[in-house]
Order: sequence, then structure tokens, then C-alpha cells
Amino acid sequence: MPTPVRTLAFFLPLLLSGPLCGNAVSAEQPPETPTPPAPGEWELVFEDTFEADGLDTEKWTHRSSSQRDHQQGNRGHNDQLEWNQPANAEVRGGRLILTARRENHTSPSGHEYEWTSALLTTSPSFAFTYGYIEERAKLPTEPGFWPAFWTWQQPGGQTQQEIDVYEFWSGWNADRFLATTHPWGGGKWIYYSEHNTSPGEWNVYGADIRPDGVTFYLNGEAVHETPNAPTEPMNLITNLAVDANNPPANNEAAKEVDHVRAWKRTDALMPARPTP
Ligand SMILES: [Ca+2]
Repeated sequence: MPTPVRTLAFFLPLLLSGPLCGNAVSAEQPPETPTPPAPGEWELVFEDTFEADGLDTEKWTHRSSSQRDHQQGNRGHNDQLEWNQPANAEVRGGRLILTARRENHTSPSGHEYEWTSALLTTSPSFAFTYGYIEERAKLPTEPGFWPAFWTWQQPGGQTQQEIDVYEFWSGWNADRFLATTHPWGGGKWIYYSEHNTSPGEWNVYGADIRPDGVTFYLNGEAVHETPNAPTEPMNLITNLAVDANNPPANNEAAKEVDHVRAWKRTDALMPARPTP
């Protein structure tokens, strides 16, 4: 039950913008500034809600240093079957739609791919080391696909700064996603955990990345914490890979993204934990 103070605080904006001011209530409310579920004070530093007409190429690019083949594919290196290209990333109806298609493509280096799909990175428009990041996404239900929302070291980085907010293999463990922090600085520690999810439905996957560790969130609830944390700037990546270990039987699948956001914490951060 609300306290009298909270009740007043709730009704005050309605009174000020309501009939006493001569204005309709609903049209005068400013949009609520989104805030992350993690503790702290936050400033929104990156956002794409995909409401524009077409992909915002000031924010996103399709070539990533995480992809060895012309920065658009990983054939033979990372269990991926797809060639990533801009044609498979479409913005429509307030959503980013990444579509994997069974179609042949030969890369500039001569590698032959049987699938095309899309990977988008915020390099070079946005990089960060600590903060809260999230993606609201609907993952494919068809077996054989591998969507993810993750971070990757800025181009030139050599220490594998990587956090997988979610990785989902629709052909393996199809009601679970993995949240993972990778080693950095030559460390040997990899932390991952599995959590239930529901492909085909909208879910919000987030991570609070701090010097003292990383806490993963699903739909606003903390689900896992790891003690290691990055030490260098990273970019955001959203993608839909095709799983070489469980190749799809059908010819197409899509991942939809409603928004991607990143916040910077403006109050004090905990110091880094000692290296294990
Ligand atoms: Ca949207």
C-alpha cells in the first residue's frame, strides 16, 4: 500500500498537467527516461529503438574485428556457417530484424558460404568498459540458429574483452541461454551459466558490467554474477549466426530486436577485485 508521500507524488504530476492547467493529461506526459534495473545512478549513453526509417549507420556497422574472414565471416574458425552482410539487417515497424537465409556467397578471400545473415557492431561509434547494457529481443524458434548480444574488444585489442549477455543455440538446449564472461589479460577464467528463456517471445537481456564483476539480468531480475570484469574498452554486437554444429533444416529464420541501450554509472564504482 502506498505511503501518503508516494500517493501525493503519484498524483501531483496529474494535477499539474490536468484540468487545472487546461491540458489533456496523456498527451502532455514526457516520455519516461529508461533506467536499468541494477543499483546505482545512471546516464543513458547509447540507445537505438529502431524507430527510424532504415538502419542508423551512424551507430552501427557490419564489419567487426570479431570476424576473421573480411570481418564478415568466421568460416572454419568459430562454428559459424554464415556470411554477415548489411542486406540481412532490416529496420521495420520499430524493430531491427536480422534474417539468416540459405543462399550461396563467396567471400573476397574465396571462402564459400551456404548461408547469409547479419552482425552489427557499434564500432567505431560507441565503446565503453563499464556500464549497464541491454537488448530486448525475440529469438528464433527454428533449430540451427545462434543469436547473441555481446561485447567485443575495440579493434586493435589483443586480450579478448568479451561478455556474452546471451548466447542461444536454437538447435541445442533450446529453452536455455548462456551468459558468459571470457578471460582477459591472458587469464584462464571463463564463467558461464545457463538460464531458462522463451524463444519466440520478447525478453530483455541485460548485464551490469563493473570493475568488481558482472551481474547478468533477465527481464529486470538478476540471474547470475561473475567475479571477473573487463579492463579495456569494448563495442556492442548484436547478431544472428548459423550453428555449424547443428545446421538448420529449414531455409530461413530471424531474430527481432526492439531496442539496444547502454548506460554509464555516475556514482562511485567498486574497485576491481584481485585477479584470481
Ligand atoms: Ca523499438
